[in-house]
Amino acid sequence: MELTPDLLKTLYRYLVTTRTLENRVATICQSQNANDPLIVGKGYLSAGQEAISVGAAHALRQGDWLAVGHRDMGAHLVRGITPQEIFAQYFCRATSLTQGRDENIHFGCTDKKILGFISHMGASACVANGLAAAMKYRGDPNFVLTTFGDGASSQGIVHESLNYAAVFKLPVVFIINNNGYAISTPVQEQFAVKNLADRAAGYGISGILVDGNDVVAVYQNALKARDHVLAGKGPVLMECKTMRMCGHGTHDSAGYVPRDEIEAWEKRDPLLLMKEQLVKEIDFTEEADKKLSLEVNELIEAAWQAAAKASGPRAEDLLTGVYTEGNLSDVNFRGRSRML
Ligand SMILES: Cc1ncc(C[n+]2csc(CCOP(=O)(O)OP(=O)(O)O)c2C)c(N)n1
Repeated sequence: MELTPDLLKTLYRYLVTTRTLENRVATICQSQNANDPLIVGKGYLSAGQEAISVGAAHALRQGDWLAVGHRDMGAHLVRGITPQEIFAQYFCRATSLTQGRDENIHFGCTDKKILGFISHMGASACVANGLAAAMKYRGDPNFVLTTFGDGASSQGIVHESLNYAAVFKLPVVFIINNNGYAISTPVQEQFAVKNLADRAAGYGISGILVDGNDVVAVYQNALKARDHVLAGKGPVLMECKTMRMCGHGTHDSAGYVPRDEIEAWEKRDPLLLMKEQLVKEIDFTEEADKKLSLEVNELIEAAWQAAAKASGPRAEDLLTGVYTEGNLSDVNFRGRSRML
């Protein structure tokens, strides 16, 4: 896919939108009234690693599926979830993707082919396999992209999923966003391999190591991985190295991360790298950047304020959209009709 100026600018716009939206989530969490909070839970942000979800989601085509992790805000935006829907989700509003039943990143959207987030780290890899097996069985020309962190990559279910996908040559691209820490545990205390992508050899599949702060590199490698899995050559394990430039959640100040480590990564901020590339390669100026920031800021401000005005879920709607529409007494449980 040609890297046109429009494509480069679009990728940058998604990076800026993701950062601005999540910064707003953070400031709401920090400044809200504890007795009447707008955001009931916490925020799990992707500061510093936005290039992974933005770049990878850009490689998806219409019928492809996304099995998300908890730092994939960029992918949601690329797939067309609106900032207002995201804020409604954070605020548990009836207008949210879960109609107010859940909060923060705990949602999916089948219309947009996004599998619901699974809180048990690594479990989405296994469900991604199920989706991919169905696609392969039906002969669909599509694949599943699933992402998880370095910590999740140590889960047994992830190893089993990679092995299973390898044996049955399932069309899945597994992306590890290696952001240096699993909550407060640094990578050197998590695994002994140099690169997590090296594990691919053990499963007999292709492994790719990518600079996770370079959105164009992520995008191009995800496209390559897509072609590979759709050619029936088996799954791909792609490791994107990056750094989580915030705490695990908005409740965590990340005091356990050495200052010099943060400073080194700040120089490689994905937004900064992409902006430098735009200035160098196409007609993009400081002025254009300021205009973009203003536009995105306005969009995000309008989105959270509109979401905040919406009402919460109603008790009488509790059973709608759960399991099945219609009269639950008609549902046949293992051959027997049961009244609930
Ligand atoms: C099976 C399981 N174990 C533990 C947890 C608690 N937990 C939530 S996030 C997290 C850290 C995940 O680290 P990583 O996979 O590296 O992702 P990151 O948060 O760095 O993006 C843990 C241990 C969980 N949700 N599921």
